[in-house]
Amino acid sequence: RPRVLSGIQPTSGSFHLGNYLGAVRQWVDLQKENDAFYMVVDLHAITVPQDPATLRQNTRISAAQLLGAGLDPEHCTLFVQSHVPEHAQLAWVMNCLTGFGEASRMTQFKDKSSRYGADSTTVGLFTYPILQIADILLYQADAVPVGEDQRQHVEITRDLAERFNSRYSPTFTVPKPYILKETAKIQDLQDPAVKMSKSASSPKGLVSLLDEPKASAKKFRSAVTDTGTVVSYDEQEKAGVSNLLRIHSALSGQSVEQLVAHFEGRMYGALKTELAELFTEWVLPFQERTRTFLDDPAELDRALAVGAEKARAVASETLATVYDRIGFLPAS
Ligand code: AQP
Repeated sequence: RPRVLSGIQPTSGSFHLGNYLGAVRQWVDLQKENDAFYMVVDLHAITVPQDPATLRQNTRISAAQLLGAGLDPEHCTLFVQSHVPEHAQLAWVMNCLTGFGEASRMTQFKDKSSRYGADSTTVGLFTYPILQIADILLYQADAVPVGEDQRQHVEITRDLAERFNSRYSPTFTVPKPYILKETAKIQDLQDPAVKMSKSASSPKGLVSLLDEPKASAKKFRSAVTDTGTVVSYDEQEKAGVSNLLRIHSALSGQSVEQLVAHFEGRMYGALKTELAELFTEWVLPFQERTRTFLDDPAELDRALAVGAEKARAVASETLATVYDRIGFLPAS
């Protein structure tokens, strides 16, 4: 069975709608037909400052949301990145194979470092994509289900896999990004020119899955659109409406064309109200399931320990091969 791998940061507790539609929903679908590895990437989270107690709690909340969204530990390997030390170990090797200029071209780092300023930008944030390379290659993943913002990181992973394979000998599977066009980039509800993001969106532009559903419904109803009135799909001229149509389509299962026909003769308000209701209908049972998993942290931790053990079995084998290929003396 093809292998898939992906991860999500536990940086602010609640996932947002972009995380869910861009990535997590695909994870749930892919676990059925693939050998799937999914993780909460706490090592990535500390590239920016984290309060220890909050990080620990947010890691559990993240795992609970993944289960609440429909991941099933019987059908996938769900674990916490720091439970598998091979991630940090392979990252070092990859650091030594990546050019400084090559790493400097990563647009996410450029965006974030310009937002934080040089003094608050860590070396960890700079090497974040290299850790991600290690995450993916350790599991010999064929496909990486992510949002559009991660495409460049999967591309550099491919480059590094090929570099290692040609410098030493075929060792790594060269992974492909798995990005669904329709939900690859969910936009900020207040600024449809930019992606919905935990760290960059205004509170009104960001739909957090664990927020009070009434508050999120209000955000949909006050989403920024344009001065027109006809509900139609046009990413350039009607970025806000097009974003709402894509979200509606993902949640309702109707195509954008069907929705445009459905809203014919009605104005933007009708689309916003219907979307608010649709979201509420989906999010209430999601929150309920997530709460159930959070109510039993001991069981949650046990499930994550089982996942870590399964992950380590694969990761340690890859790392041992890599150490051998690069010429490290065996420990015994
Ligand atoms: N707006 C989005 N549309 C589609 N997919 C998205 N993803 C993130 N934003 C969108 C995808 O979600 C997965 C997890 O990403 P992450 O761990 O990088 O999550 P994050 O850091 O919480 O994402 P943000 O909001 O983008 O945070 P900032 O801006 O702080 O880094 C990934 O597959 C990602 O593509």
